[in-house]
Amino acid sequence: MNVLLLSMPDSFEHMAPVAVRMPNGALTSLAGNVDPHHHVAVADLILAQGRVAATVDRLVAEHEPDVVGLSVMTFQRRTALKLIARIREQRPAARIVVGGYDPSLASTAYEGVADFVVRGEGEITFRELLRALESQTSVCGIAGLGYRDPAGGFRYAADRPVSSLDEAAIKPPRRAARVLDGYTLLGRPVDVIETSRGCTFDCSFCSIIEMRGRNFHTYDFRRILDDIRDCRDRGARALFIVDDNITLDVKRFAALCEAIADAGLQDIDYAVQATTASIADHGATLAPLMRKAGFRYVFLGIENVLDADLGFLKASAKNTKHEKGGRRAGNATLTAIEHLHAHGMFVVGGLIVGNPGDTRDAIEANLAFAREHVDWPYIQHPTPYPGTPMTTDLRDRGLVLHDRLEEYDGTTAVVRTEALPAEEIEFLRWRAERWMKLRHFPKALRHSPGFCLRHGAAMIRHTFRGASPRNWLSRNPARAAFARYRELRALEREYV
Ligand code: B12
Ligand code: SF4
Repeated sequence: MNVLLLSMPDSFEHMAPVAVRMPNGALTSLAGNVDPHHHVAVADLILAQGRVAATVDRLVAEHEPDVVGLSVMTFQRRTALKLIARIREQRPAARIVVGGYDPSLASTAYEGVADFVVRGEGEITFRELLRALESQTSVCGIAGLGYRDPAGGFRYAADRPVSSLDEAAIKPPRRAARVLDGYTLLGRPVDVIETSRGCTFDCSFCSIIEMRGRNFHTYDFRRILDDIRDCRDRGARALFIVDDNITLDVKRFAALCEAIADAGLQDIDYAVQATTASIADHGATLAPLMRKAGFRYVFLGIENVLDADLGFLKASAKNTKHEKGGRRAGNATLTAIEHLHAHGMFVVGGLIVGNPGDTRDAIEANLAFAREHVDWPYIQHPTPYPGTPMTTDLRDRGLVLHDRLEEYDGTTAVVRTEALPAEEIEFLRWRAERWMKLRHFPKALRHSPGFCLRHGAAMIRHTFRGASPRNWLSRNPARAAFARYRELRALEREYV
């Protein structure tokens, strides 16, 4: 069968497409796990952002897919629905399958639109679905699958248990299936790898627990190192490790860093997400190993610097450092940042501002912290993604403004606080964050001079879009630029 797998083109404020275009790891993993006789094409539409419709039309014409699979996040749902309509028109016989976080956690939105919804991990479900379609047998026993019942309605089979990730369970990704190119992280060809799946924390804003429960499974090192080599052989010079929480098992992470260095794979720039508690508690030994392995950017889930907010986000435990003997010893963030900086790594500071109890001062306190301590801010607003405990809470309190999901991108405030309107929250963050980003440019220039000289102007234009000499004459230039920025964002969201 011919299979076309698509990830959506929608990006958000912190992922300037000129500088960051990352592959979707799910699609190549699916491609690597279907039976080998299928012809699979993987297209990350982030690589075709300005010409989405034409690219999809071309791919459908060229590959004549029997099955089209779409990977969708919630803020990309509107684009996905438009693409499905377009593909149906062009190729009515193709079966449409959707998977990823949005179809898994808001499955009903796709009933009557897609033929199949894959919930949770997709590799085995998708493989079994293709087998059933090819042999024209019933799909109704396939765990994890939602399907149209010939007798009417849409039905769901039982959930598929999460995979143990042992070698036999999930085969390595098939990157050769990609049909578009141009992935980049600041000019370095970038790829993504996984070393584990799952997390045992239960932060109220995170989709992971509803998606797969609280658990943690790992791939073995041999497979991981082979996977890194595969990326490197295909040209990658930067790698994003997409694990939900690699720092859950610090001993293993430390051993992995050693293994990467021992295998001579430290000449790649690695980026990873980490919890502040793990880095604060183990940084003295872990950070040097990370550096030795080539880690450069560490996304720290700081979430908030105020205890009340950490309580709301249910993120206190992962942000508390410990003394010897396990006693709690206060907020872990600064210690974690110190360890990473001491070993030459940059901190991408993940913060969430605009929580229900936040006042202007509370937001400013977080912005001041980011300004002083993080290298690249990644500040977001609470966003009601389907199925998270926070979503229920925010809706119960009547704080969610609207259901325009394309704006649920994390940096568009769609939730107000008890004290502040959403737009004001977004303005405070947006105004401050542009300058924090600008401050990182000299470091980026030192590391990637060629890229920054070629694209620096475009990156700065992206960071400051909305600002123009015309605004400078207005009474409040920042407000005028913000209004223009919001207009531009609204236009950008029309990908199809
Ligand atoms: C890595 C990652 C990123 C990376 C890379 C994204 C990329 N190009 O792949 C970066 C940092 C860029 C990123 C950014 C964002 N992300 Co993100 N990200 C993740 C993370 C940590 C891991 C995703 C991953 O690659 N997993 C590994 C793969 C193999 O697993 P998977 O994606 O789940 O895919 C499996 C199944 O879902 C399914 N599947 C997936 N697609 C398909 C398609 C078909 C056809 C089928 C059959 C099955 C299937 O099968 C796959 C294999 O088992 C998750 C989860 C988390 N814990 O936080 C969030 C997550 C996906 N991100 C999220 C969000 C919201 C964003 C942002 C909008 C804002 C933000 N929080 O930063 C931006 C927008 C990105 C953009 N396009 O501009 C949300 C999505 C919530 C939702 N309901 O939509 C998540 C769940 C985090 C959260 N807040 O809870 N993200
Ligand atoms: S620690 Fe990270 S992955 Fe785990 S529940 Fe919290 S936000 Fe999600």
